[in-house]
Amino acid sequence: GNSQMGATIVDALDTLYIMGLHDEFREGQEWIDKNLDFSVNSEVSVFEVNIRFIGGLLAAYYLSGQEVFKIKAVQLAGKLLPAFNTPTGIPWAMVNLKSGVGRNWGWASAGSSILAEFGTLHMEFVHLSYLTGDPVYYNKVMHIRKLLQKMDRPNGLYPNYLNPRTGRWGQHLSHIVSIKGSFYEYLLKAWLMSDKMDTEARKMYDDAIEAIEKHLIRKSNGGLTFIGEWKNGHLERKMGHLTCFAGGMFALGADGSRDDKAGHYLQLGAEIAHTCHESYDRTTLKLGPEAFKFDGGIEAVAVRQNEKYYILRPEVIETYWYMWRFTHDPKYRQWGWEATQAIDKYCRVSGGFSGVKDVYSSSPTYDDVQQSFFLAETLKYLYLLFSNDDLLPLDNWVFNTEAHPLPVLH
Ligand code: DMJ
Repeated sequence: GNSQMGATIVDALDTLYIMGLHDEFREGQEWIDKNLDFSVNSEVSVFEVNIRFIGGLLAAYYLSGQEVFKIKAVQLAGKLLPAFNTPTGIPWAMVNLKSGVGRNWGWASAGSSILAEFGTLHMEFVHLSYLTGDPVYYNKVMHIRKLLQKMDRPNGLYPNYLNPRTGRWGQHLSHIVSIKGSFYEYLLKAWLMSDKMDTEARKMYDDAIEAIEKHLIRKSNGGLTFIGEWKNGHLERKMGHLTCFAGGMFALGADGSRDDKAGHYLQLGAEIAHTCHESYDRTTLKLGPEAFKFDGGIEAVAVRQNEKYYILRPEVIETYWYMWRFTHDPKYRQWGWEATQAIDKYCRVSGGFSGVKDVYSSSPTYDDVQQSFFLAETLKYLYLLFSNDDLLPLDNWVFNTEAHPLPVLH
């Protein structure tokens, strides 16, 4: 949006709490109490506000018990609700917080809504209904699920775009880059968060993952397992940094998988972690590019100049952490430490940390941006990677796609 909404403060709160930085946490709380105001004439992304703000506020509430976070989360959620006023109930991608007017991006298949965006609201909205006793939030996301269940899925894959006016898919192109991927992630996490009672979500996850494995996952000539992108009827042998989260997702979903394929999914998670580590290791800075190819002799390396940047993204470290929790193989801590050192060496600047424009250049230039997910996710996952398993045990907590922990609803 175009207003000062303190995204970094809100997104980083639970990280401060988890790290025991209580003075800084209190400062953040004070700022939120006094300054965080949602009656601004600003058009925001429903998805981004949900995962960063509502997720961040809910996690801060659950960890600290401070009412102000719950109150702000509910106020903000109320401002997002008008986005659901479409002919189908599939929300617009953007909403003006003041007027409640919603719209979609022109580039998204002729004004469609994006699956990963409207499919990544479930966890937070279920918690909002749980905390308020008001079913409105739950009903909105269950309506989306029911609608998706009824639709046809080419090859078992969900296309990326859905027109909220007609209820029809946009272009039939399906791939699991992370923004698309967080829909699958949220199916698995809906099941985990419900204490494994939401078996409908688990079934949808299992079906989707089988289709993804069949159609999108391949091995390179050099033996690296990668998740490609389906485009214009063929599989592009390219994987995005965003997609590297899937290694952790496969590991997290291993237990409870269909036909008792737990070992298989844990192995798949390990292979994706390995591939993503290779994408880091094959650069000059030991930081991963935004996207990397597997073509002929090219193995896990970015080819295009505009895919060589690293913007402090968390997905690879996220996967190291999940793999560490499930296997305790020390290589994941070693790989996490390599990334930590590289971030410290190449991304640290006087005012914080910055993204770099080319991970293959020995004299990198900065993009001069510290994304809010660096504090919300990258540093949190690193901290957890080097902490004991009893800090936020996965039996009791489920992390939203922005790394905000929400409790399992027993
Ligand atoms: C974050 O906002 C979330 O992790 C989201 O799921 C994907 N993009 C960024 C981090 O790369």
